[in-house]
Amino acid sequence: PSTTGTALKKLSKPAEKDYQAVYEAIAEKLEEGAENYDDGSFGPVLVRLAWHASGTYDKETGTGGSNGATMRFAPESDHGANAGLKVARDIMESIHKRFPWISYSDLWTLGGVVAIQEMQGPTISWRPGRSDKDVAACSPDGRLPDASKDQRHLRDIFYRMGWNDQEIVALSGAHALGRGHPDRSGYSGPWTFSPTMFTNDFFKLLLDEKWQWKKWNGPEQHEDKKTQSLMMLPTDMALIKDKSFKKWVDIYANDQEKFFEDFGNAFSRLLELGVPFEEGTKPMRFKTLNA
Ligand code: ZEM
Repeated sequence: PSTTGTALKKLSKPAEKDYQAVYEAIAEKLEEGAENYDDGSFGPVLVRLAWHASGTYDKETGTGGSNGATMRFAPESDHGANAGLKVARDIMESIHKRFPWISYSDLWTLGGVVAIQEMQGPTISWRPGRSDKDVAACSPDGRLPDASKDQRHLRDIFYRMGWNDQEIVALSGAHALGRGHPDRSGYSGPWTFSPTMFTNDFFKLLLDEKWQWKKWNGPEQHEDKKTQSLMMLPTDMALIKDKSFKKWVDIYANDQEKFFEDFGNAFSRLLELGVPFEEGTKPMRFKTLNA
């Protein structure tokens, strides 16, 4: 009889409160040991992990996407676009040790939700139900965007996932967070002056600053003329070169609330691309640590 309890516990489906507990464990890790890491938070790199796990989706074949967490394996972990994401996967591994019942696919996407919310971003609806796949399901290289390219490339990549121009711009606002690392992508520097706070500053700075080519030996990137401490990728600059994109940059720069709403919806959907949820799986909305 003493084993019955254990068996029941293993068989019972995790409830929202169980995922809230995982949420909190991740939230507590964001700044733990990050005193000397970047800008003091692992939040941005966790957002990038959730995005790169999801952004491999191809709507024609239904392949790729967050379901599977195939970036655990080479060759996907070694794709150039994923350079540096081991930092994020290792943090997630330490969480998985405490909550072994959650799939890596659910965990990595939940990590993106935690990071956005704890860095003062919008509440992101999230549903569980992803399952991990093995190495054979790895995504082919080249599905994630290449920062050295232009608006045509952005559309090729994002239309393949099923996005429209407005959503491409909204999702790009995540570049309020984090920075380029010369030893990862080759690019260098943050996009904003508050890289651990989710804001619409990416759009404001894109419009308000004078951007010039950075003179250096690294890949072609822009820097702000005034402080020469901020950066824009060629693909970021494409958002104000292209009329249909710029329209949304203007809107989001002037309306933080609208940006939060559109980003929140798009990010939530990004994490669900290609995921076969069980019918009736309800979206969860998590409380932040100091709510
Ligand atoms: Zn990013 N991104 N991204 N991105 N990204 C970087 C960093 C971060 C592109 C890209 O090439 C790069 C989206 C879209 C696009 C984040 C989130 C999201 C870096 C720097 C590059 C080069 C990596 C490094 O050196 O560490 C391109 C071309 C995109 C096409 C539009 C979308 C969509 C995102 C989420 C919704 C985040 C949070 C970072 C910062 C990571 C960090 O470690 O600081």
